[in-house]
Amino acid sequence: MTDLAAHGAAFVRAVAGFGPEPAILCHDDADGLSAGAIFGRALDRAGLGPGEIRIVGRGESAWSSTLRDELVARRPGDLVVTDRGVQAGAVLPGVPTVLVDHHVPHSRPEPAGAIGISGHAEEPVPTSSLLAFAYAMALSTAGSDGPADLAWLAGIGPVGGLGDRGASKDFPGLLGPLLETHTAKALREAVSLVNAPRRPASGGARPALRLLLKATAPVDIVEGTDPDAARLRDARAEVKAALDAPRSVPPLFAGPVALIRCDSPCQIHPLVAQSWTGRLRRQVVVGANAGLRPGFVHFAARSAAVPDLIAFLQERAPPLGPDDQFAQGHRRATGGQVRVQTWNRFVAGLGFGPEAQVP
Ligand SMILES: [Mn+2]
Repeated sequence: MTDLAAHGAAFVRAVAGFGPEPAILCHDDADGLSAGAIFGRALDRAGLGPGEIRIVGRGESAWSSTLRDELVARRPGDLVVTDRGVQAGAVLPGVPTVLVDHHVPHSRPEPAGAIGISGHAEEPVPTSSLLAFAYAMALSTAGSDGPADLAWLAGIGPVGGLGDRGASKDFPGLLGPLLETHTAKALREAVSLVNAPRRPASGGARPALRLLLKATAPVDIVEGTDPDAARLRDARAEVKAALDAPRSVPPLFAGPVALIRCDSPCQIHPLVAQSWTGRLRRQVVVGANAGLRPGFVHFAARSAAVPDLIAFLQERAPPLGPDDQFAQGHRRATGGQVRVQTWNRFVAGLGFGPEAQVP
């Protein structure tokens, strides 16, 4: 059972001692960006912001020393980190931090040095955007402006993760009215555009976040005429073109795993994996991209048949190095970013031949 009101109240308690302008760290996908935008707009209404919103994107971790050094220089008084997972250890030592997330956590029960608000154990699992919206709702009962104008932002996360049908099934109370007001097509289009700019090589989700912070409806993103909206459309066209090559390559098979390899500067491996699950219903489909980051293979696993892909991968994990991220995310949508040597050991262990290896 998903209890959004309890999460909203927990967040209100967590930020009760916060000073003005906490920094917000958010993931660069549709859910993370919409959560970041809701937190930015809601904290503003609560008289606490807006602080800086730092998008934590491709190949970055909220717990990396690089990001910590960057944050130390900016000296935020407090931190809200959303949609970037839950790990042990402080994001920024000495700085009060709330982690709002729905991924399967890497540390249990509570991360030291932070307050964790997570929906990962609930059914249906609330997205980060829904958890952020729960905070906006909790504020409104305390007498601030109502958050009805932010509800469409809350819908971006579930539509991004589950599609409009899945989202409606899991969260009918929110999605029902939203789809009547804005149409499923407008929400789907907005999600697809918001997800686009992080994928190209020269990408970065900043234009998408700027739009989410000022837009009043999905149509502002879909039919927007300003440079940011144009950038989203250009990025989506570039991604579409990059998907042509892996579409024409036959998958490799080993046991229960089907593998589609690509070498693209665009972050397309999740789309590649997802697109094959319709045809490969029994397999775990892995889309792997060796063209994103020198020395690394980024991969995504999706499956219509296996409900817990994190467990599936962990049972088949190769020895991991400190730079390897493996089997993070959601049970139904996971993957990793591993060094080439780790990748080659992983696919050899799965039973793939030399054609799966990355030189
Ligand atoms: Mn995310």
